[in-house]
Amino acid sequence: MIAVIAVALGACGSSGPAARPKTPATLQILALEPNAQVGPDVDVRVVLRHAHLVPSMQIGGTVRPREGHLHFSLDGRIVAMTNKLSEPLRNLTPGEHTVGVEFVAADHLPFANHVVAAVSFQVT
Ligand SMILES: [Cu+2]
Repeated sequence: MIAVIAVALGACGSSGPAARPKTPATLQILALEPNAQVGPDVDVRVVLRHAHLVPSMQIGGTVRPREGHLHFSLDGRIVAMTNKLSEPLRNLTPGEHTVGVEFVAADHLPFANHVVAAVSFQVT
């Protein structure tokens, strides 16, 4: 039971079990200049290359290096798992925020080479 919980937590954490596949994917955040000043509503858009987005599946399923989905985080907290290339963030509080995006395998766990992008911006 403890092992099951550990794997479930790993789904949204930074480290998965050993022997994860590598991916050729690259990730880039668009539409948010670093340190940009924006309003409370932000649409985060990303470009994913060398891989494509597929629906997520149960942990333990077959993973393929070029298939996965995106985990969006806001200030270090996961706020969305999606197979779309954009995510709306609404009603952000004023101040500095950091958006992170990770391309993870279809089973929610990171690839051996973590594919991440992040940008910080100011909400005024
Ligand atoms: Cu996921």
